[in-house]
Amino acid sequence: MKSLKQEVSELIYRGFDTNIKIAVTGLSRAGKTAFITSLINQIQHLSTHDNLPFLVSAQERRIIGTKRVPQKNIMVSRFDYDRAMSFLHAEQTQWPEPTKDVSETRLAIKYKPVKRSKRLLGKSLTLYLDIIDYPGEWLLDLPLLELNFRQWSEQQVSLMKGKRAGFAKSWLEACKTLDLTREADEQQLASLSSVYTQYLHDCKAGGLHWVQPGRFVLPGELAGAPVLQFFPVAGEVPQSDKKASSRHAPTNYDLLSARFEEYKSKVVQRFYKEYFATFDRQVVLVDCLTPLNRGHDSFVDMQQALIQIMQSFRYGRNGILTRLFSPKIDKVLFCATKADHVTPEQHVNLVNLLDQMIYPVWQQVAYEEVEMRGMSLASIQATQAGYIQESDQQYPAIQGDTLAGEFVTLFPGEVPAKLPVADYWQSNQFDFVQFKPQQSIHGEPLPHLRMDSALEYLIGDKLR
Ligand SMILES: Nc1nc2c(ncn2[C@@H]2O[C@H](COP(=O)(O)OP(=O)(O)OP(=O)(O)O)[C@@H](O)[C@H]2O)c(=O)[nH]1
Ligand SMILES: [Mg+2]
Repeated sequence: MKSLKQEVSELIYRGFDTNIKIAVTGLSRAGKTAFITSLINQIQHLSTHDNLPFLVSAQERRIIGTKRVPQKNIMVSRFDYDRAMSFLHAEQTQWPEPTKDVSETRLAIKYKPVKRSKRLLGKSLTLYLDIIDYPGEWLLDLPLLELNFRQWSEQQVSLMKGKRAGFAKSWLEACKTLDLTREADEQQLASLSSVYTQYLHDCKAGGLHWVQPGRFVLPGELAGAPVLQFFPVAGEVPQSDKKASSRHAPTNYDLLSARFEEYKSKVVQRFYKEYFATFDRQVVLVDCLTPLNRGHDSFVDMQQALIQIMQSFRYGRNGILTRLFSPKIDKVLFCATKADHVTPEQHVNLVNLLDQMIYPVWQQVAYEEVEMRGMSLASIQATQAGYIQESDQQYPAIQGDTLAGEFVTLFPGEVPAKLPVADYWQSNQFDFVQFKPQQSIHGEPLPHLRMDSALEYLIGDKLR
């Protein structure tokens, strides 16, 4: 009788939401690794420390215990939490290394439910949390699905203006040697692809993040694969003659176009089907401060990239995403990261700035019933906030060790509350200095700003 009761209870239990997949993304260097490292660390200390006061279940002392458990998808790299922590525990602390691919980790949180329906199932339940780290650049490829090779080429080449024109020079020059109508020369296409990929890398190094195809700059396991060996065609495009091309061997143009189509189906669609469609909630991390440091072009470009990224959360009834992949993300959290780089009274401006950058798309997404929120946070707080006293005046300041190891106290500048216009940079200088993380103590949670509010938004309802 007891085992029957147990079985029934397990059956009902399985029907309950006990598993949640949270994906974390952002353009490179946005702070993904730091965020996930802190998230794991904060959760690990949840039942023993008061490190997350705004996580309601923790505040109500309903968290019984937490642990890291083996991840479900064994085909994906494990998020290397221990390595990241080893950098933060070292005497000479360092930030964790850059990462290039998808990785995953799983946590179990045992808690006392408050919901009546859940309480019927037992005094304690476990929420399994799958956390996935993937490059935001991969989301920049979504619009490709609705373009053919010719349209995509025109679009990419027309973007090569201003700063980009300078970066694209070598590639445009190299393309002059390519005859699109001749029999395909794989060697030549591979070498021109690598010049094109270098152009994309140069854009990124120059602070321009809106690059396509996004996988070219972060290829992960596809590095060197022919599916990443194509590029847009500049100038005159040969008219396609289907009869002729079925009689002859494929031309350079045919091969480029075929690879573009393969890339769409085998790389872009596969990512959306196998990963994206399985996510329940999404965190998008945005570093607003580096583009402010770099100036107008970099700032506008980041906004463009963000708008592109947001297209992935616009499902609509007839949208391409819904038709192809049935995504199920119901909440998206946008975070302006590294908030400890600026003084606390600037945090409101940081959130306003983020909100305004994504506002045009935000409105449509809200209409489509995906809940969204923007906030500022520091995953791993590296500075202390305080005041500088000058004669009888007090000024806000932050204090910490710079990456070069120099201890400084400074006011890094005001974050604009509105989207800055082009000449804004002439009268405003930003100098957001980078800081070293403080040495982390074994057994103590990492210092943070608002990781608890982020977690309450992401999993609070699942811990009720
Ligand atoms: N002060 C401060 N700096 C941070 C914080 N989070 C990230 N950073 C800085 O931003 C850099 C990039 O952070 P990562 O977490 O490695 O960013 P990522 O998005 O994983 O980068 P990739 O793996 O290269 O795509 C770090 O090396 C730090 O310098 C934070 O909370 N506070
Ligand atoms: Mg990383």
